[in-house]
Parts: sequence; C-alpha cells; structure tokens
Amino acid sequence: AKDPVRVLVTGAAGQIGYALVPMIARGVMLGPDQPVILHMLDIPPAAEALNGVRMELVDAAFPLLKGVVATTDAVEACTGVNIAVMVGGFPRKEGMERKDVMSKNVSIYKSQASALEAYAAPNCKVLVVANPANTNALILKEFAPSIPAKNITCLTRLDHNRALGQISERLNVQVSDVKNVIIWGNHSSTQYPDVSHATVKTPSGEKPVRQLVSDDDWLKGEFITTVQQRGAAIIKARKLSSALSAASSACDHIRDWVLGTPEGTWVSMGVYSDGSYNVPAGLIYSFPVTCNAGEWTIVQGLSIDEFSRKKLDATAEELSEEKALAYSCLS
Ligand code: NAX
Repeated sequence: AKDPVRVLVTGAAGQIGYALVPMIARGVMLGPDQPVILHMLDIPPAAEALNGVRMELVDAAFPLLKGVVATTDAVEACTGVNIAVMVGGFPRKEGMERKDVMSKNVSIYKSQASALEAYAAPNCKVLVVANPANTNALILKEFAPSIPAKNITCLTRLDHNRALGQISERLNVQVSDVKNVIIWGNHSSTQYPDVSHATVKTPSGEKPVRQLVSDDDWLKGEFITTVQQRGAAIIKARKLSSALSAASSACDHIRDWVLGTPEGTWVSMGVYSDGSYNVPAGLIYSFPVTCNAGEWTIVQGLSIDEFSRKKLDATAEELSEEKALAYSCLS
C-alpha cells in the first residue's frame, strides 16, 4: 500500500473548503489508490465550524482518509505537508479599497509562506486559490525562497473548465470531447480565454473549434465575456460564490500536475513566468502547460495573432500593477 500523502487545505471551514475536503478524502485529487491525511487550517473565529467539518469527515468514514489535523495554528497545519491548497484569504468587502484587501492578503501570504518554507515536506507543491490568486502566489513565492518557484502555482483551471463548458454547450457536444482551450494571464476579468488552438473530437476526427463555431463574433465577444464574468453570474444566481466548481477544478489542477496530462492535451495553470510568449518574467501568469512526472512545462510555439497579443498584454499589464500594489503593501 502507498504511504499517505499529507494535503493542507487553508480556509477549510469556508465554502470551497467544505466542497473540497470530501473530494480529496474520496481520492478525486490524487487517485483512488492514494491514501491521504488532511491538514485543515482556519482562523480562530472559524475554529468551531472547522471542528464541525472534522466531525463530518470522521462520520463519512472515507476509506482513504488516514488522519485529520484541524487547527488554527499555521505551523501545525504546515508540518510535513506534501501538497498545500491555499483557499484561505481575506475577501473584498463592500466599500473596501483594493489596496486594503491587498494589504490583508499580503500579510496572510507572507506569514503562511514562512510556515510552509520552514515546516512543509521537501518538494511541497502549492496551489493558491484565494484571490487575488496570482498575486497571493507571487507573495508566497517571494517569502518562501527555498521552495522552488516551479512548485508554486495558482488556480485558473476553473476558468479553463468554464471555457470548455461554454464551447460544449454552444456546439452541443460532450465537454470531454473539447480540449486545448487556454486561459492566459490573471484570474480576474482581464483573463483571456483563447480558443485559437482548441479542438473538438468528432466522428470524423479532431476539428478546430474555430472551424466548428462559424460565428467569429461570438468567439471574440460573448464567449470571452461569459467566461470572464462567470464568477459574478454564479454569485448573482446562488447569492454565494462558486464553490463546487472551484473545488473540483482545484482537484483537476493537482491531479494533472502530479499524475500528468493526457498525451496531446494541455491545461491552464498560473505559473511563474519565464518570459515565454513575451509575458514579463517574474509574474505568476496563466499559461497552457503539459505535466509529466510531477512537473509542468509551458507549451511552446503556439501562434498568437494580433487580437490575442493585445489580450495577453492587457492581462500582463494588470498583473504588473497588482505586483506593484502588493509590494507597496510590504513597506
Ligand atoms: P469563504 O469566505 O467561504 O472561506 C474562506 C475561509 O478562509 C474562511 O473560513 C476564513 O475564515 C478562512 N480564512 C481567512 N483568513 C485565513 C487565514 N489567514 N488562514 C486560514 N484561513 C483563513 O470563501 P470561499 O468561497 O471558500 O472562497 C475562498 C477563496 O477562493 C476566496 O478568496 C475567493 O475569492 C477565492 N476563489 C478563487 C477562485 C479561483 O478560481 N482561483 C474561484 C472561486 C473563489 O472565488
């Protein structure tokens, strides 16, 4: 039998946490033969709710779940973890300035970076979900210098999956037959959902989405804005933000990273930019990646037309501004 993998979920008493921890305990994230020990962190006001989640995990009697650590102590939470899913953060509240929210998250991610750096298992893989996801991940990277930059990522897989879902609905095809959409840039409304290289499996072979959707105006307009604004549409409908889809996408992100992407398929991940596609180096930016043996690689050589170029640059611009704002909160 395999040794258990320790998976940290911060903000585990929140809505995404509540959807995510049972998925992890069921093997959705790491596979049906991989035992797990869950580490759940939240803050003292949520301690009682966190204990309630712990009780439900016990009650669910998950065969793969070999232990649960539920704590408000970051050091205890981070000790020995192999995977860290950072969902906890400070949400933007009505009337708050962007800078104030950024400042709260910078201080959270700075201190949790230090706890991970000092106490996590070597080669711990980190996924930041909490917003502003890309910039929180960048702060975490800066304050955990001994964790390799390639181990620190942020979630744009939900946006990627939303794009697959929109194409599937539009063409009335199975979502599992659509692949190779790309989310470029920030997990925010400036993200660029790109179908230039996406394909659909049809009875007569793989066909480009661009050929099957003849309405280019839709692809360049409503499709993009629907994906960009989907989070807001969910809030409007549910009066709560996306949770099950975020949790499921976080599992997809880690599963593909650890176990690999299928041959011929790429996924979107927020990763540390090396300057590929003329995206400024030193940002956490969402790129198309393939994964093998626990490592991601940015897909190279894709053609970028003028329309796409502008969108890649605009979202990079926003990330550079966020980075500057985050750094201004440090001083
Ligand atoms: P909730 O407010 O339900 O849960 C957040 C939890 O984090 C709370 O239990 C809170 O007590 C805890 N928390 C706050 N500060 C903490 C700290 N310093 N250490 C540990 N825990 C802390 O929010 P939820 O709906 O679960 O969303 C969580 C985060 O995911 C938010 O930042 C949200 O914006 C972000 N999202 C990111 C998405 C993505 O695709 N990257 C999509 C979904 C989601 O909107």
